[in-house]
Amino acid sequence: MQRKPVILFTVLVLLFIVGLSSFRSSHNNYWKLNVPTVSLDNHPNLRDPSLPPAWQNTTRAKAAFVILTRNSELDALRKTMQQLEARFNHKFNYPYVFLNDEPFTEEFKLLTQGLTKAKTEYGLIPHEHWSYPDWIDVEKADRLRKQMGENGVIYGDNLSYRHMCRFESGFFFRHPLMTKYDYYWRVEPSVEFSCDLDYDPFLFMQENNKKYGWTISLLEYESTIPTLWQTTRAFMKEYPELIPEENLMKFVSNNNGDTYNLCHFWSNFEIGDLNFLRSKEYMTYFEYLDKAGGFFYERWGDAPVHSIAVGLFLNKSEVHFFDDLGYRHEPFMHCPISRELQKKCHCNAEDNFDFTVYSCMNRWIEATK
Ligand SMILES: Nc1nc2c(ncn2[C@@H]2O[C@H](COP(=O)(O)OP(=O)(O)OP(=O)(O)O)[C@@H](O)[C@H]2O)c(=O)[nH]1
Ligand SMILES: *[C@@H]1O[C@H](CO)[C@@H](O)[C@H](O)[C@H]1NC(C)=O
Ligand SMILES: *[C@@H]1O[C@H](CO)[C@@H](O)[C@H](O)[C@H]1NC(C)=O
Ligand SMILES: *[C@@H]1O[C@H](CO)[C@@H](O)[C@H](O)[C@H]1NC(C)=O
Ligand SMILES: [Mg+2]
Repeated sequence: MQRKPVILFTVLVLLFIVGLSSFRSSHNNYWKLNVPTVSLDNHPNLRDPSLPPAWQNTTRAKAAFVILTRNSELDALRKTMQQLEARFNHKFNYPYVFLNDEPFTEEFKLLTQGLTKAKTEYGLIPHEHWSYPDWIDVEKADRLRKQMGENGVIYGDNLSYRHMCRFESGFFFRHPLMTKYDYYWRVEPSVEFSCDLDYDPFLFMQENNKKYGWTISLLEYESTIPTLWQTTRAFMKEYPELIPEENLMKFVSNNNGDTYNLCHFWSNFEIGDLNFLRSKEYMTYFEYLDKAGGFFYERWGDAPVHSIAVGLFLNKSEVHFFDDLGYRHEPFMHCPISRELQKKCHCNAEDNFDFTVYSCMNRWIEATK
């Protein structure tokens, strides 16, 4: 009779030890991460609390959120906008530009306007920016697309996805509603923002001569871009004068440009300089790729296209890793690891994508050290 409590006690002790050691090991993993040493000195999101908050300064950049979306994504987008407003924009009030290949409905306009005090603008994409250019062999494109679908490539047999990737690669920054802006922040329906951003990232970009900002980097599916790198190499050979000596080639290639290592910044989030995309360098590159036809004959994504352009044309001081931004686009998320930054967040840093095998964080560290 006396033994039962003893057994119960032993079991409880064992459970406690097992629980404690698994807690410790996950905690240990967390500290074992090869954490990049993002300096917290003068970190813009850790402003001296005795100073007035940054948004009280009324200086703003010429900047906007740009959201390519369909009417059917309204509810997913409202959830995203609510978080973006709560975490950042109710303080800074940057305008929104919504773009669509079909006219936005009145309901879409009403229910997005209702979520912000900032200006909202709604644009229709010109037909030439969302259709086959005349040099594309449509039958060949149809045939290759079907084949890619049969091979099980994600979005392999999807034409609208290709128009979307081409539009995001070469046209959104030239839309008439965008011409008055210098900087953009790309947003998609369903993404989540989990940290307070208490400074102006656009002014940060402008004042620090940053041209491209990102928060998640990863490896591309090779089957979507079989000839993208050989086309890029042909471009570099034809236009050597457009490639600066100091660039970020090391981020996209492990062998000095011989082959592409598939690393790219995940372009569903970007904060960038529109004038970089409108530059002679970028436009020449985009048009070269567009003529080669890979947006339709293959399935070139805007993420590898933007990222390779960043690798060719920008140097490490012009590209910014927004470590402080908690961000999720399924199935991956980024969450800052430093405790000080985490105090502004609700994400769990242990779920970070950054040091998993598909991430290119280590490559970024290598390329920028
Ligand atoms: N207007 C419009 N927007 C589109 C279309 N296809 C995609 N988009 C938008 O383009 C962006 C990227 O499309 P997604 O379907 O999210 O593509 P993805 O992020 O590669 O894939 P997911 O993993 O499915 O999110 C999103 O903001 C979409 O709302 C389209 O046919 N018309
Ligand atoms: C407001 O911000 C601008 C841009 O960063 C800066 O030049 C200016 O000095 C700031 N004004 C004040 C009063 O801090
Ligand atoms: C094409 O891809 C989009 C996502 O960009 C998706 O919403 C749509 O359902 C797909 N269409 C087809 C026919 O698979
Ligand atoms: C990066 O490029 C900018 C603009 O061309 C230049 O001012 C800067 O000195 C370069 N920095 C490095 C580290 O090469
Ligand atoms: Mg998406």
